[in-house]
Amino acid sequence: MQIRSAPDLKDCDVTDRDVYLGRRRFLAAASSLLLPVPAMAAPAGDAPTPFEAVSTYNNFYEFGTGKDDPARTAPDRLITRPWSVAVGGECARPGRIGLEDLLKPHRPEERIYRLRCVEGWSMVVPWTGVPLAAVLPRFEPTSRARFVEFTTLADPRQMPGLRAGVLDWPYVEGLRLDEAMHPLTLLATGLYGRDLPAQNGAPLRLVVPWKYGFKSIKSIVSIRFVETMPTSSWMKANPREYGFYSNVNPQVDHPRWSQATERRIGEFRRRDTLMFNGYADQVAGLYAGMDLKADF
Ligand SMILES: Nc1nc2c(c(=O)[nH]1)N[C@H]1C(S)=C(S)[C@@H](COP(=O)(O)O)O[C@H]1N2
Ligand SMILES: [Mo]
Repeated sequence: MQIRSAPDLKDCDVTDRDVYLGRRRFLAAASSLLLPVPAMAAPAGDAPTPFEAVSTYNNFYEFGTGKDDPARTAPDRLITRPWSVAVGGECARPGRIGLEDLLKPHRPEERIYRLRCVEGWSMVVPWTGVPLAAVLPRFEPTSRARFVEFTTLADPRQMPGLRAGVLDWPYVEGLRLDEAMHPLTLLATGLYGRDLPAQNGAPLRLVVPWKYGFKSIKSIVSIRFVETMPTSSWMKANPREYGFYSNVNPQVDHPRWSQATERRIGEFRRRDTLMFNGYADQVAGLYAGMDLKADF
């Protein structure tokens, strides 16, 4: 799938030197790898955030709550091979599937997406992965399946952050089935043309670019088709602050801060946050008739 260049991506945006150099490095690396160049070239004006920043400024609370904790601890601790995912719930073909078998039938795709954290910062990340919409039908969800629930590994021997009670582990997230089947929803296995760094959720994580970053759950070990709306870890921790949908929406503030603007990592001035993170033309239809202030 081609990423359409959205009207919000302005060529006049100033690209700072690090970002520019990061992009040059990316293009150089990509030309020697599998990445299809046309998809990369599409979002002119939104330069990819340098690999160095994408892989050292992280939220992965299982490895600590400091932005640099995951990069410092996850690579040495997280065991990503062998890896398997338990698929279950409302489907005709449940079972545990090895990562290789999960990915084998699919051609990896390159997607450059904006990532907007609920905390008010953002990045542009060149992911590699497979559309979740290609993977899910293989398990033959039943007509009762209306949501998909995802769970992250929770192993205290590998994840020092589990000792802290920040969240009720394991980390759980969920999507409505139609959101999960949307062509933008990606099961990512890599970024910048390499395997996913541990700190970014190796070996398999979700990327839902029109939702706040916390919906993009990392290091997935379980996928379940369910009839009722899953309770995500963040909803459980603070239902007043975190809803199930968590679509990026500059008009719905977090109870403790505005969501109208964001700081793009590598930039100095804040920029306006876009409705559905700039993907409104592609995803707004999923929420037709919903009150986005009530169902946030
Ligand atoms: N399992 C798990 N997944 C997670 C998180 C986490 O703490 N644990 N943090 C989320 C948040 S808040 C964000 S913004 C993104 C960050 O992804 P990145 O570190 O690859 O940029 O991962 C999301 N996925
Ligand atoms: Mo986030």
